[in-house]
Amino acid sequence: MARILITSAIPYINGIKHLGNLVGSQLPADLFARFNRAMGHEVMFICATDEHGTPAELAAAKAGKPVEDYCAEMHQVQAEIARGFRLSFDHFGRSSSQRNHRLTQHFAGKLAENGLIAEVSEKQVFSIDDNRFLPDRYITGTCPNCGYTAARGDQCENCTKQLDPTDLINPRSSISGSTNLEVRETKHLYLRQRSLRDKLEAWIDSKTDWPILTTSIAKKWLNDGDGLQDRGITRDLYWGIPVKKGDQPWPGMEGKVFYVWFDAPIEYIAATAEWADANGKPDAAWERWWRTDKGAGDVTYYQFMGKDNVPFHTLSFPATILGSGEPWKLVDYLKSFNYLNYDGGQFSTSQGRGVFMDQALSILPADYWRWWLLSHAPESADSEFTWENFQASVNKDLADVLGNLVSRVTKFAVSKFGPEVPAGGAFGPLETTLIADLGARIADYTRFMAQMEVRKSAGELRAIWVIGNEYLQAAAPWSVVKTDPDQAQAIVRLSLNLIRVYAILSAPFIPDASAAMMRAIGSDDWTWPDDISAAMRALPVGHGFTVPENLFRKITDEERADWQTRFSGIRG
Ligand code: B3M
Ligand code: ZN
Repeated sequence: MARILITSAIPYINGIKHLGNLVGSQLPADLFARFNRAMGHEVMFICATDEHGTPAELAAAKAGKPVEDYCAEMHQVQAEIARGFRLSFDHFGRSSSQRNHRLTQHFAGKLAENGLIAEVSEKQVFSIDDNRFLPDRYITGTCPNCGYTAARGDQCENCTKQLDPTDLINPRSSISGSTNLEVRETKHLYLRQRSLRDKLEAWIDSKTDWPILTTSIAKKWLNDGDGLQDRGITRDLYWGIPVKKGDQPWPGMEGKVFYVWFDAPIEYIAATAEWADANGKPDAAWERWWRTDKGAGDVTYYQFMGKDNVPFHTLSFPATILGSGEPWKLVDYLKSFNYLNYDGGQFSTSQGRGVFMDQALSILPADYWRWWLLSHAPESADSEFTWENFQASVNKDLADVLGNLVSRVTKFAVSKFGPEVPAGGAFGPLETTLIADLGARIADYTRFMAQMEVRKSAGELRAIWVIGNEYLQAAAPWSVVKTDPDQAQAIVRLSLNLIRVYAILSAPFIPDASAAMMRAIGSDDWTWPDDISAAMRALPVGHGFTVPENLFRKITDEERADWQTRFSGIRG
């Protein structure tokens, strides 16, 4: 039994994620977690909400709520949706937890002790009426490039030009609207990543089995001249983790917080500590996942994320870990994803274009989405969601192939031989061939799953469903029963066993349908079918089963057309 630590990129708190976000991190991480549990490994699967930073403050202000309340509510909303998608986190934490406060301050203290923090004086806009320094995007004014009057201090939304707050004409505070601004001197902390460059490079070079997408992004940022800049890790915000050196104050840094991207990955560790707290376990229980001096030496750590998050996980976060000089676990394998596009364009959170997680669940159960998204995961290239493709996949793979097999077999069996596994006949050449084919395919499927080859795994699973259908078609128990009822019983016996095997193999992709199949077959034996010949004989003669309700329904053309219009822009 191996020990597998899995983290998914933690979603920002402000707003609900779209399906493109889901398929790039949480969903494939869940697939891998479920698979490893099925293999009997000890799994720790961690996610959280990423709660700090300007977007959270601004979203809370827009909602007219204190940011603490806003985050607490949105965390519940996201947790509920995650449950809806059957994301099987061992813990869904919060980056605003006290655990993360303490750990983030601890890491900063260690980095300072090791000479890896620089204190830099900078000029920054101070709002006299708000009595605070303003982050760049808290300053609004007229764009010097295009004349747009609501340009932000970091960028003009209208012409996309990158700006400096001092470029703006008639600058004003976005908080109060005050124009009573002045430029003042202030101090910020920088993580001296540059001095860790060689260490980071050696570490990345040692990861010869990483996907090309991951390594190419890491290398690009490492070598790109401006790639590995020393990085500002503090901000002038109210909402964040107060800057401290361990548990000591940091002179000159009063009122400042750590930058959200500094504390967010540390939350992977903190969320595991939150898991221990929530389950009444001692520190040793989470430390054995994260500290190589406290039992994490035999842990293999996998991260899942979209490609835009790769630089932070291959450079910045490892710089924090390595720079601490402490024996924390570094990632062993980083699985990254390209983008999922939506119906001829991009998913857009700001424009509400595409399907968002809550909307998806309001029109169809999780399994339908899980199947389509995972079987079309943007692995080697970007991929595209279209309603036509979604309808075709669901109707064919889930309804026609898998669902149909399950209902045909159970209905036929009950009507001819009653609701128990029948005893007659023996497996013949067709059955022997099917068992051999299944054995080979299951071996491939298991290997692809272990390698996190998501699409190949889905393709293999689909093929496993298809050969079952082809077998049934060829064996034709509905004809055979007229001339050789014993042989028909043998076909039914094998087919009932096949349903149980399908439930086990399919569970990482479609957990609800798999549970329904297993319930119908009256079993709770989820042992992975390594010995397929034995697995196809596992149900004893006389074992009771039932006909499950229709596992999957088809998507009609009207529904498809309706959804296509409904999700074309601007959330209602
Ligand atoms: N919250 C970005 C995102 O939601 C960011 C990931 C943090 S991972 C530590 O895609
Ligand atoms: Zn502009």
